[in-house]
Amino acid sequence: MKLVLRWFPYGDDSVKLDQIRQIPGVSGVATHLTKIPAGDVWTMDEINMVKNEINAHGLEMEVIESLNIHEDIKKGLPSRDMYIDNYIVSMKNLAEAGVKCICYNFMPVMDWYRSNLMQPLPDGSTTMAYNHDEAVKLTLEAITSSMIEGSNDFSLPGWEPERFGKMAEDIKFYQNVSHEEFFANIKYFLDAVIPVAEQLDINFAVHPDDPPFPLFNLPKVVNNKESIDTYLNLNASKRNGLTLCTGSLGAGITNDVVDIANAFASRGKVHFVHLRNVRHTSDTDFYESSHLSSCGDLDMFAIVKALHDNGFDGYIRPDHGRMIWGEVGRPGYGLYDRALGAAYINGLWEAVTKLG
Ligand code: DNO
Repeated sequence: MKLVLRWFPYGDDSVKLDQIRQIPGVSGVATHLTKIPAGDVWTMDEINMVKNEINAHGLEMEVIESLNIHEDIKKGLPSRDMYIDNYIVSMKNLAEAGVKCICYNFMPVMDWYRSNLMQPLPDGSTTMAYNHDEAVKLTLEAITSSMIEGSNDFSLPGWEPERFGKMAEDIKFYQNVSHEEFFANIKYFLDAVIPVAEQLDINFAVHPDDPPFPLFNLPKVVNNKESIDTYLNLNASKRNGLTLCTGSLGAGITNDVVDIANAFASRGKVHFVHLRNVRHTSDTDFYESSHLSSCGDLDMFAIVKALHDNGFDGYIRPDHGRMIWGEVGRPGYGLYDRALGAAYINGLWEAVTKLG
């Protein structure tokens, strides 16, 4: 297992590489060329510029989160072939730069969403939270403005401004796309890129839908054990794997995340893990608690043990943290609580390893 932290390049992160390097056990960062719009090629020059900066701080760049998929691929439009060709060029360039794992998602129109990016907790920290009844009443404009306004002036992953203009039209488009058609579009994409991933020796790790409930009637594809299984069976290669995001899956009250970890790690299909905890306040509502098992609803020890016992040898990162100690930064991606999360993961990993 290799422990990494998410980091955003181009000076767009309150957390510095020097600080990340001082977190015990962290070997590298998961990053994303946020400057390049989905669908465009990640050139060797751009990749190397970011990689050199990371390496110069004694850290590795082996995980990309995310290499985003152009909406035309998700929609299955004729232009998808051009965007898939570009995607493959980016994959080849990343492999040449030493990248071993690519995280991505197939969520239509919008990536993750929270109805509150700064909910106060009784201990004085703030965290991200989700209230489904509130969320379904909101207009698209209200949703996008709340994500922009709550972002503390940092770009939010998956909420890149270039997406906003087309969101309304895209939501309309998907109202006429059947589940079968959407899955056929996924398969078309996977059948094009997975053979290339095999040649390049890189793993592909799909991120679950977050939250796992539909908004604007958009298709949800990866939100429980059955849908993960369906998704991974679309292309049987080991390279076609999962980002086990415990918080996204844990938000589904009926999901047993330990069972999911066991089921897919035992098939060698878990390539990347986002470890965080959630506390439900109702069947659909939750807030992101600190990483500790006792602070949320997930048994983090059992999840880590399931990964270990099934021979997991991919990447783990502490996922969203709360904002503590007065820190101001990108919601979910401050330094302090994620560093506490990293220390906790190190402890859990050492314990499960020594237990054998
Ligand atoms: C949010 C993240 C997501 C994730 C993408 C992966 O904080 O978990 O934006 O990186 O869905 O493609």
